[in-house]
Order: sequence, then C-alpha cells, then structure tokens
Amino acid sequence: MWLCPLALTLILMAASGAACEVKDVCVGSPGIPGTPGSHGLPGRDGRDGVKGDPGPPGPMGPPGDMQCPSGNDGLPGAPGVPGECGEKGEPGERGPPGDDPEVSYTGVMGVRQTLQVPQGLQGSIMTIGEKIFSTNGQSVTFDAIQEACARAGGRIAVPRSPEENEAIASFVKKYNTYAYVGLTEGPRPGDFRYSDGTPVNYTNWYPGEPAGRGKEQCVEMYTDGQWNDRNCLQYRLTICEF
Ligand code: MAN
Ligand code: CA
Repeated sequence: MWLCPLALTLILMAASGAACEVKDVCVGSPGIPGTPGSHGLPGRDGRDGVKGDPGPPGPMGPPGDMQCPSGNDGLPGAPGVPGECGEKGEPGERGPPGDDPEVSYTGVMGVRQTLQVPQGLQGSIMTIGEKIFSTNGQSVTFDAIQEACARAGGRIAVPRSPEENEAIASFVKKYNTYAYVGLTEGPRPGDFRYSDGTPVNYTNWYPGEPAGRGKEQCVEMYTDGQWNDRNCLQYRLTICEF
C-alpha cells in the first residue's frame, strides 16, 4: 500500500493541531490484506470449577516415630494349671460348741451313748468326755442352783479341766450371765473345795482372786471363763452337770 506525500502531510498536520485545508486526495486500488497480527495476551483466569469427586486412598505412609500412650489392659488370660498342694496347716483353735441336735457321752461300762436334744434345748446341753453340762437359762442364788440340779438328778457344774471350763464358759457367754460353779470356801479363808469336800486341783482365778478372805464363799465365772470368789446370794446362771 502506498500513501501520497500530501495526504501524509495532512495527517501529520491534523495530528499537530494546525489548521489546514484538504486540497488533494490520492486514490489507489486497495492493497492486499496485511498479515494477521500476532496472538493477543492470554485472557484472565476463569472462575473456579465445581469440586471434583474424592480421589482414591493414597499408599500407606512410613511408620511414624510418635510415641503413642499405652492402651487399656487386655482381657484376663485363661487360668493357669493348678499349683502343687501345700503342706498341711496347724489345726485351728477349738470353736464354740454348736447347737447340736444330738450329744454323745460315755455312759456306764464306758459305753458311748447318744442323746437326741429337743429343739428348745439345743445349745444348752453339751458333753465333755463323761460329763454332760446343761443349763435351763435361769438365774438364781447358789442354794437354788444346787436344789434345781439335785432335782434334775445332777449337781451344780464345776470345771475340773480347761476343756470343762470352756464348755461352762460357752454357756456363760451365750446367756451373757455370770454363773456360779460348784466350789465353796471352807472354814479356812482361801481354801476352796468341791461339793464333796475334796480340794480343787484345777483353778482359773481372775488375777488377784480369790480376795474375799472368808467373806466371799462362793465362786462365779466371768464371761471370759475366769473365776472370782463372791458372796452366795447373787442371781447367777444355773448350769448343772450329770
Ligand atoms: C470386785 C472385786 C472382787 C469382788 C467383787 C465383789 O469385783 O473386788 O474380788 O468379789 O468386787 O463385788
Ligand atoms: Ca472376789
């Protein structure tokens, strides 16, 4: 394409703002189209698209080095095999007499006898060797005990061994009532004898007793089985022996 020099001049003059007059115009045939311009600059980024589906799980990561706190205890394991038997223990202390429905004792000619104990008397009759001890639960004076026991065919109970003492003490504990036992002081103070007049060969005095020195001629049993000399007019548990 070409431009005549005047036209070029006019264009230049118009651009510079100078007043002028168009005097001549050159007219030629259109030129061949120019080559296309170069590509424009990239456009602005579009808006964000919609969220895609979740991707597949990734591969397992390497073991972490974080110290985790220990978990709860697991369930108890199965029981182990039984251990070997231990050695036989020492026998335990003798327990209090039970409320046996029957008692046995050694009768005449050394024959072992068994007595059925009526329901209401269970716990109030017991045997130690050849002796039967029994209580009716009544508390009366020493003389009244002697009479009640004689009427029943026996005599007031008196312990002649630790075992007999325990048996009588078990009644005293059961009824929570002191009992008189079959011992009385003779004319010499401090000389206690069985009902038949023979001297005692087993005693279980409370420490410091007998201290009555002739003023306390009977003997009571405390709930722990120990003895105290005491006047004979207290109300004490009736325990007989047969
Ligand atoms: C205390 C002691 C006994 C005594 C009684 C009498 O317990 O002195 O020896 O027999 O009192 O009540
Ligand atoms: Ca006393």
